[in-house]
Amino acid sequence: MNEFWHDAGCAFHPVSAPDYLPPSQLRQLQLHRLRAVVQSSYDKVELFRGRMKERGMTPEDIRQVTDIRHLPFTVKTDLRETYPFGLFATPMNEIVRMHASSGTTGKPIVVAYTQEDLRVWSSVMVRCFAAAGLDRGDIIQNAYGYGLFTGGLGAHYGAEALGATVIPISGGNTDRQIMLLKDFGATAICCTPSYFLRILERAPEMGIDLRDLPLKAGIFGAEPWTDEMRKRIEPEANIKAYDIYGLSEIIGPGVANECVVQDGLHIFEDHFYPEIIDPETLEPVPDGEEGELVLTTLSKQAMPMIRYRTRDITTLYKEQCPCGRTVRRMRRIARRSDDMFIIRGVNVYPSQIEEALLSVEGTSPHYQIVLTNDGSMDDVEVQVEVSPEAFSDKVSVMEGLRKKLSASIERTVNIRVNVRLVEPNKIARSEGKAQRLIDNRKK
Ligand code: DLL
Repeated sequence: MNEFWHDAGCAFHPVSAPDYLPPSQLRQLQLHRLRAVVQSSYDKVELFRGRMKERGMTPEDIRQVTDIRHLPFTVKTDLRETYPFGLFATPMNEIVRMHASSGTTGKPIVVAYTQEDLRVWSSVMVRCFAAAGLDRGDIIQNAYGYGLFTGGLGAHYGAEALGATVIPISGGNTDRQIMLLKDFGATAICCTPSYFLRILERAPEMGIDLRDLPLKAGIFGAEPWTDEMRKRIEPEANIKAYDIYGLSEIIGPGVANECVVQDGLHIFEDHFYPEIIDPETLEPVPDGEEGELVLTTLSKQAMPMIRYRTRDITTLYKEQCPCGRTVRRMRRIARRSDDMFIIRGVNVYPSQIEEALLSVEGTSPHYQIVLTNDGSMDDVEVQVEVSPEAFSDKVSVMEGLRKKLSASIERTVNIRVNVRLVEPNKIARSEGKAQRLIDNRKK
């Protein structure tokens, strides 16, 4: 059955075909794959088998796709506690690659791939690039970090499988990035949105206007960003900025991607089954309602994930996309349930601050949120750079801007926070994932 689906023809690229499957065929395929992955996880992964037995379940209990809701969840600590290889479902001699994601605490989490897993990974990356309008003939500068991080190699093999030309530059060395963008005539760039901001800022200092280059698309992901950020980036570089989503535990980049409509990310549902749950009750919520994204890998061999709680908060769209793809869309991931902070009893997410800041003219997209605690109460200071054009020696001008920002944040999150304007270039730039939240609270 697998072969049939992979080989189904499509005008753009053969592996794009599953994006357009009639929903009934997609469900049939999902059920077929779900039953297989549940069976192999049950047979080969002790942790999963134990949890199924606790619930009195066997793989035969999966009769329809919706039965997935009876299966146990998997969480990040499961990966930590079984470090390094406890969740592998294939012997080491079938595993051809490992990646790892550095956690904030001690040991990384480890993920593994068989040859077939890598083929699937490349195929979903091809579908990401195709959704963003890229094809053979495009020159893709890949500035995601190469190494244990999944971004670099994931995008690399996907771009090659597409038939595009890859420039495997990895992250960092901004001057060289800009030089190659120009000299090699890259038509697309892959990097974190925050790193692209760095490139945008550096290019004019080198006398280069990105708008004059052939660059037409950015495939930006690995960290949250907002539509406000997109509105800043697109005209400044004269490109289309597409959102790409993924996580190491599931495969890496390539779980979901925006199409040219740029309204939500298509999830490659034939490989990654999405559910949205209420993070408190753990009950599924219907399409159209917000909650935590839970993903099940439908075809992963080396390290299948059953109902993995991503902590990423989103909503699945009810409506089909005008682009014609039938695989469902999710709203861009603006926040994670664990990056929320509470100030004076109010829940705040960094993305809300970003939205509020960027809706005011005169700010640059470089900001940081610093949490402190004076012993009794948590406090927050938002530090934001003033754009060079808006920077002024006049205290009254700067104070006016500060007040506007403060009011904008108050309107968005309903509390007053301290805003500090800082000079252009004061806030650290990132080459990978930006650190927006600095938690200096005494524990
Ligand atoms: O960041 C994989 C990736 C690489 C995705 C390149 C896209 C591009 P991890 O390091 O395991 O994997 O981090 C995964 O990053 O759970 C989200 O919280 C966040 N994240 C990833 N993409 C997006 C996005 C890679 N487009 C974690 N928007 C995920 C918001 C994102 N958050």
